[in-house]
Amino acid sequence: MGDKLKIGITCYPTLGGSGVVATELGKLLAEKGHEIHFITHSIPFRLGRFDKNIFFHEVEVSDYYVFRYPPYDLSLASKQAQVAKMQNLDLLHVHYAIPHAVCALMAKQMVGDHLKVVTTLHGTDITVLAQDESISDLIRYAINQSDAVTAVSEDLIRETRDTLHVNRPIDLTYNFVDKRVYYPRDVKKLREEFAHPDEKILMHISNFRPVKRVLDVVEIFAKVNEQLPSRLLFVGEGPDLPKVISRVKELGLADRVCFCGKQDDVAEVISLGDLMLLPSEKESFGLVSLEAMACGVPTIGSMAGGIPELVTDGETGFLSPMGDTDKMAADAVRLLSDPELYARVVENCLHRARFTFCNDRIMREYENIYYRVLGRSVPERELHPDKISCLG
Ligand code: GMT
Repeated sequence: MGDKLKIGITCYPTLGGSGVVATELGKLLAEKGHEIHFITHSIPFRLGRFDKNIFFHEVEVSDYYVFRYPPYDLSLASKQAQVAKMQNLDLLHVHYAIPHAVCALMAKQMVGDHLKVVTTLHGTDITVLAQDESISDLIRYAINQSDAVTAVSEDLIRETRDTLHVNRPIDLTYNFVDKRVYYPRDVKKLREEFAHPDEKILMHISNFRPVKRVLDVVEIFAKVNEQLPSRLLFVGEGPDLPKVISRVKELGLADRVCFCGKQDDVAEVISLGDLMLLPSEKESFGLVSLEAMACGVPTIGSMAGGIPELVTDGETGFLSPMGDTDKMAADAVRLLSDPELYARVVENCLHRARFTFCNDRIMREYENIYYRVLGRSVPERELHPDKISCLG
């Protein structure tokens, strides 16, 4: 049996950090020679280039007239089983317990026990859905029956255990960014279009759901702008966007705030910023903050969830209790008004993004989990992911 694996990946392909991480992981694994089959309802938005090791299988939902609700989950399970059989997959790596792991477990029952299921928890399964008793048993079942479970932060592992009383091992596998894409871009010319040379640029990127506390972003910005002339870039869209637009107008800040909508080249956009604002109520990891860190942009944020595992308070940004916009604004002003402190924090960000969240090492951590569930020995060169050089 060779080292190369055949892996089916299911994620939310259209938006969000979980889709980004699942897609980037698939691309890195394909570069290493593994055969990757994305089984999703549409082509993952970050898939990009053509690769001989990457395949896409579209999940089509039946619109049979008797169904009151189109049964996406059944179509997914059936497609996962079909692809697993046709392509002789070794395993399914699914992102989120609900519905993806439940579907994968159904596919496994159809295909046979040799098909392994690896489930990655990204947060809201546990921090939002599992609070609902009508569904928590199903989430627990998906976690307990998976052949391996990974979570993107220690905090999420702790919350999974506390909320669902799950005792099985859960591997901590942090998110990563591809260092060939996320680095400080030269955006001097572009920056002139957004701000005057003496102004600072603050930034927020999210799906504008209530857990992101986007109104706090506006409050922080208003307080910073009173002391340091600044601009605010909002990237993304979602349910709380209209509230944000109203609040910005109410505060008379409309000419200082740019609503950029959804953007593809996130590294380019982030490189425009001096600070990333992430005042979330819940955040199992906060991928956007890692993307910012890798582009040399420090985060001002809350201490929610896994954020403190990513942003070291005082070293790669500043964290405050959730909702404390006064302290967040004061931290931002301090950091932006002290060039020496700012340069030190930026340097720390670049180093931490590159070494602690090194894409090569984290990809190998996943590979080792795959070999483990398949009962195969890890190829000699993969044995020590911590010894991988993250310099390249
Ligand atoms: O934050 C979101 O609302 C999107 C969600 C997703 O599916 O991408 O993000 C979750 O997974 C990301 C990737 O692991 C994490 O960086 C985010 O912190 C996590 N969001 C929450 O926990 C709210």
